[in-house]
Amino acid sequence: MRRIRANAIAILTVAWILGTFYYLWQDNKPPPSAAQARGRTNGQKVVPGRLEIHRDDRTIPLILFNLLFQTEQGPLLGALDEKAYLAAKQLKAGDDPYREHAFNLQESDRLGSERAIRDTRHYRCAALNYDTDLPSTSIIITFHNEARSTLLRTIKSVLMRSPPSLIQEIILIDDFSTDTEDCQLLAQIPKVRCLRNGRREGLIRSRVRGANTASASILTFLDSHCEVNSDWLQPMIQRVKEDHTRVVSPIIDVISLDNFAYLAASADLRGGFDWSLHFKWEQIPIEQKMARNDPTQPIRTPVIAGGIFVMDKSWFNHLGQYDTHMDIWGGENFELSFRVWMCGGSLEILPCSRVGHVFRKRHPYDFPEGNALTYIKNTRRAAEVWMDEYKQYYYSARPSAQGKAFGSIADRLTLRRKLNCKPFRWYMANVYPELRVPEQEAVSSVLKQGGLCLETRGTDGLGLAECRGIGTNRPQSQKWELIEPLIRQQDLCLAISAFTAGSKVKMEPCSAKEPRQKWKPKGTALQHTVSGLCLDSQTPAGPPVITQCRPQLASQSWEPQVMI
Ligand code: UD2
Ligand code: MN
Repeated sequence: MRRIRANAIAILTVAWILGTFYYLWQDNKPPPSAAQARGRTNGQKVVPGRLEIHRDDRTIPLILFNLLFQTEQGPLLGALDEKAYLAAKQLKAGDDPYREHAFNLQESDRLGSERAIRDTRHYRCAALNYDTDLPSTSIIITFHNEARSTLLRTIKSVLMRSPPSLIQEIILIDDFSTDTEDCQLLAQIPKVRCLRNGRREGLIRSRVRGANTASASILTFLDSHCEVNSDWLQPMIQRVKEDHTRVVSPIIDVISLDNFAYLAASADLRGGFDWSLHFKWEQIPIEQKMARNDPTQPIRTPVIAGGIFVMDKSWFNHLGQYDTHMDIWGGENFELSFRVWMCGGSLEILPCSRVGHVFRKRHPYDFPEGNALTYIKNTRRAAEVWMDEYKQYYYSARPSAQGKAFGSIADRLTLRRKLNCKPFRWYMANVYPELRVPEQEAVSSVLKQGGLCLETRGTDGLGLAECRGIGTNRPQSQKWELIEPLIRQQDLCLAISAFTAGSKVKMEPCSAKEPRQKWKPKGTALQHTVSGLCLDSQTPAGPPVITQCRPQLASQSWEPQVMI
């Protein structure tokens, strides 16, 4: 009896301390200090540009909270023997802790599978209310050779910091990791399911596989090295419930890859990109920032970082899931973002939802086709399907993409037509007007042969003439845009008059579907794809013709002959 009373007093005391801390914290808006950017220059990986690093002033109450209300292991992890699971994969003495995962594994292991993290939201977020009948979600986490401690922490943070009724299931897709048990053992945790790929698929096809087996009406995607923060899920599900065409993501906080400190990311950022299709965090445009008088309001974003978002399952399916011909990593976030905006949806970042993520400086895993080629293939597919005439800027920003294989995009083009999506021009004008279009001159070029240039004459005539002017001073008649399959000058394109050798080449209104207008580079020559014949100046003064391709022929050699 005495023992019970003593316990009761102890609990009351702790509750009182907790209450005091909570009160102080409520009153204690985080100071607006900002630390400098730690962005990666290659841009392929994402680190929120500006970080606001605050004192960990809410950690102590959280620890107390955990001590009081969280079961030590108990039902949360079901039959999983957590200690054994983690112990089986410890770093050996002398091993480089960064080698396998590109983060400090030793530090992650030392932390254990759960810890208190600071609630990094704006203090006004805590006062918001959400519907009591929010639909549940399937959490989809794909991974390839993830560290056990980070993977388990991701799962545990979801189970600990989400209302249980909102978690329908956690679907793990083991993308052909070396150790099959990493995933299998985790399926002992209640609600956790494990699917293993029979071969390496990459994150895009893996997520689609997860989505296809998900039983909830809402999908939530997470990377395998995250920690979700307080009330992370409700704001996102609420927004999607209100309008199923919204695709929403949290502010992605930073978990240090060195010491695993949980750092608050700036709430003034959105997703953007440059023409080479490198993702970057950028400041919200100043007019929008000034119009924001409620810091809990969603932030419209032109693109999402890609890893952490919530989307209605039928909307995901209706919009064509992902482009499953994209491999391993990269580019899928652009493809999804363009598609969502252009086909009737919207993208937003919700400042009242925070999820931490370990941003790394390099990929810890291999790319069967090589990192660069894979990124080019994936982004090229996104550009070819969605960027219309703007893809020329992608190619001029990334000349190495020219001529690289990217597979067939027929299915995705059909999808775009079927969904009746808006042109990229609309996206530029309405979603991302801040993205500056490079000078037109930057991408037009001359078609040079010896010292002469191919030029148009009159309405449809062509011939070689002395090259005139450079850059902006170059006459319109000598400026060409080579965007495969077309060789273009404003609205007119180079076309053959017949499919036989010796047929004249002329100008006519462009149509990428017209077989007479289709060209491709062949060495220094330009080959008409259907006839297989090459552009030949034969008689310099007269119109060019098409003749049998002969690479050594000066009259078939054009410079620059690169088509994009
Ligand atoms: C970011 C995204 C990531 C993805 C990527 C572009 C965030 C926080 N992360 O890169 O989700 O959109 O940009 O593609 O926005 N994985 C596999 N199979 C593979 C390769 C990776 O399952 O072959 C898993 C990996 O274990 C991880 C996830 O995919 O859980 C994302 O990979 P990452 O963490 O290397 O990508 P990240 O965060 O640099
Ligand atoms: Mn990641």
